Amino acid sequence: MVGSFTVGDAVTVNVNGVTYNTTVQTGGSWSVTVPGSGLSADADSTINVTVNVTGVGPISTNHSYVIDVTAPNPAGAVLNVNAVTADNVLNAAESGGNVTLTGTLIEYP
Ligand SMILES: [Ca+2]
Repeated sequence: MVGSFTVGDAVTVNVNGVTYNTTVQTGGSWSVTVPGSGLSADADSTINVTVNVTGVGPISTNHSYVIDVTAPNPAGAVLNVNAVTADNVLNAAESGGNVTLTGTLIEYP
């Protein structure tokens, strides 16, 4: 049984002092949904995971991550609006139909 695991083995995930429970799935994967607010509030930005492996006992690991909740700074963005019609002059014919407006947004930080 060395190196194997059992589907259904208990997995506990600790985020910001709150324990979330799930189980090992086929193939050894696991997943659990946690609130983003808990992840951002976690003091050490580290997830602590323990699997209670059948016949082995608990094995644990930690996974740290980066928090960047600062909104992008629009000051560096360049927003451009292209000419309205080919010559930027709306003539009588064009005023009677649809006009496609175009532009570009570049370097949004
Ligand atoms: Ca933590």
